[in-house]
Amino acid sequence: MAKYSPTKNEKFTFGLWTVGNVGRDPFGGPVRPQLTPVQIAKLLGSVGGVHGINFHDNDLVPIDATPAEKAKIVKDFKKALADNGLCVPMATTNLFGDPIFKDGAFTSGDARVRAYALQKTMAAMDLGAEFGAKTYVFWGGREGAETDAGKDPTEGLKHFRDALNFLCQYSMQNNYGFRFALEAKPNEPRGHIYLATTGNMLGFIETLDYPEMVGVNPEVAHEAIAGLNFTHHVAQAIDAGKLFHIDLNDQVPGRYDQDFRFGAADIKQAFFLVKLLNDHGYNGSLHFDAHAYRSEDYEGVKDFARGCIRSYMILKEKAARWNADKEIQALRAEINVADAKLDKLFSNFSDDAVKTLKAIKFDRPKLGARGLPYEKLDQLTMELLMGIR
Ligand code: GCO
Ligand code: MN
Ligand code: MN
Repeated sequence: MAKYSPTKNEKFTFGLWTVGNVGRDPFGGPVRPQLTPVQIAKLLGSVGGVHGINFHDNDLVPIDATPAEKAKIVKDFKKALADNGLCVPMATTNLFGDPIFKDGAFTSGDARVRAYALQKTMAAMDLGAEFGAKTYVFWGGREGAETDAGKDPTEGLKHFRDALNFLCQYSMQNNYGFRFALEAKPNEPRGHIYLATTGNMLGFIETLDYPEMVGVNPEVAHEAIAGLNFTHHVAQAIDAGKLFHIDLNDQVPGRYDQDFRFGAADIKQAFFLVKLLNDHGYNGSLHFDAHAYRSEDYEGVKDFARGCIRSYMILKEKAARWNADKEIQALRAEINVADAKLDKLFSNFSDDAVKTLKAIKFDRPKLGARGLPYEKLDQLTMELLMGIR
């Protein structure tokens, strides 16, 4: 393990709901006993290399807890965090579990449900702020529809926008310093969830009153469920300066929502993701939003948590090796032909640039006939990943 131990640059986090997942699925009940938040903190402390632990309001405080019960839970959990060297970088609201949210929270057609969702989120933000969280995630699991017969989807967007605008102001009013991270998912638990991909979220953010406060929380499995290239979505978020948080796990496309251990399903895509994050100096939380297989007891859950961390660190080392590999870099250079003069023409529009560009004689057949060594490059990448390079 020592060789692949996290450095202070890797802020690995887990959720109370992920390591505390009891293995319930639509076909069977729990296979592991429910741990208390204090027990989960202890478990994560014993894993090693874990930076923090995130929660939904009701992972920590039951929805119907009395103020006295809440105070005790908060006190005990703060002590458990300190005892195990953990912090809470991110908090979020459970806006999907209670039956009141069965047809949406912020996008519900019922104004009373929308108002309750706001009230619940303000309380959850208070709780997150009390633990020092600086990132606040919005995952709208129930914000969607099975049929569009009931609601105009543009109304849902308006309601969601109003809620976020209100909550941005609430954060500012209280000096919480939250950055909001919107998490897209195409489906599950709803048949269709609004704003289905990270790209949708990026477009939507620009329509908000405080876009600078709002970014995204992309999740590997969610773009994979949609059959999309996750790394490209993360790249767009990086390009827009909006990668505020990331949920790492794995998923076989076309299957149920699997939440596998990071790297468990598609090691190549995980490699390009880790490489992208490191090439661009991402230094936010690396949150494993994944569950241990249902076959596991809590020793297995620790194996799962260590596996997530270890795979990330191994892929990080592979990415550095890939970047330093002379043969690989030579092939990259062959594919990507640089020409400072031409690039300058693109970046500065002017009459001259147009004239120059129009006058250039390109050898189209020659450029078209040029072989690009992707086969070789990809095979070298595979050999590096397979451990013989
Ligand atoms: C899912 C989501 C959730 C969210 C969580 C934090 O598929 O259920 O990924 O795990 O990430 O609610 O907002
Ligand atoms: Mn998910
Ligand atoms: Mn998630």
